[in-house]
Amino acid sequence: MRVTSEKLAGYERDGFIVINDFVDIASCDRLRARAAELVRDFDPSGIVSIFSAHEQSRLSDDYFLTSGDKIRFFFEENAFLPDGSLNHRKEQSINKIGHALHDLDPVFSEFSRTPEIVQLVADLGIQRPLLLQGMYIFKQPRIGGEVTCHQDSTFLYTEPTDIAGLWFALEDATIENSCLWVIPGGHKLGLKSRWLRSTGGEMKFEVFDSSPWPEDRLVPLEVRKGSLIILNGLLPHKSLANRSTKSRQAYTLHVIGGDCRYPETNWLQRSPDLPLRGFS
Ligand SMILES: O=C(O)CCC(=O)C(=O)O
Repeated sequence: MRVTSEKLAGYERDGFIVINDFVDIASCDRLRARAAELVRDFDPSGIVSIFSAHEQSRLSDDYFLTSGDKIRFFFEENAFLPDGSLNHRKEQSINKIGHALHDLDPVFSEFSRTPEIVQLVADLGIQRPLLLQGMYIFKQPRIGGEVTCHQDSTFLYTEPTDIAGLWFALEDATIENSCLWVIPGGHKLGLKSRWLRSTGGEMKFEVFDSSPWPEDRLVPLEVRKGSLIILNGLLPHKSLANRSTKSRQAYTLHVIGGDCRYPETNWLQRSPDLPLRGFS
């Protein structure tokens, strides 16, 4: 499957592309089953203590900031009772798994390197692609948290900006179960901020433009299972909290151009043992 020139023109104009039925249903179900297996085998006891410990914020920040080359599990904010214990079953408490699923898990690695994805990324014009981040998002029923409006390049910054987020719907995504919302053309607003490690070691935002997002321009992208949404790294997007009884699972893969500068001040870093890889 090639991306049509019409769709590429839409990507340039709007900053996103929707391709229905990019993934067959069996492959969606294989990824869902694999994610369920990973969660089944995950022992949350140590991690729950990180989230409920006295130094909660520092420890959970470290757990996140060192996850760029690991498979780690992150909880929904509303998954905990005031005493720090889980309020729901483990399977219904995980917000996402990240951030090197695409390299460390054989099922996700194979999926992330299918010929269709290789072709798609070539069609997008990303040269010497590197697969930077692979993440599984559960958007749990009732407690799935809001993702506020942002640009992926704020967090995965490259010079020049050359990043695409591939968002695969593994279930139907509707307004009811909190589909993605995007600001068409918003990638032309420029990068509003960058999240980077300061010389003191802590993360902070460098703000280039503090004006609010024009959220009145947001449009919902309701898509069916198997659809792919491609997001330009500068496109503002968000998803609301999921208060419905249905989950809205998705797999996301972020691809960058291999010739870009990828600063050491970005949060997501790899150890020398697991350098970034492309499609081979
Ligand atoms: O899937 C979602 O709800 C939001 C994902 C997202 O915005 C992201 O990963 O950058």
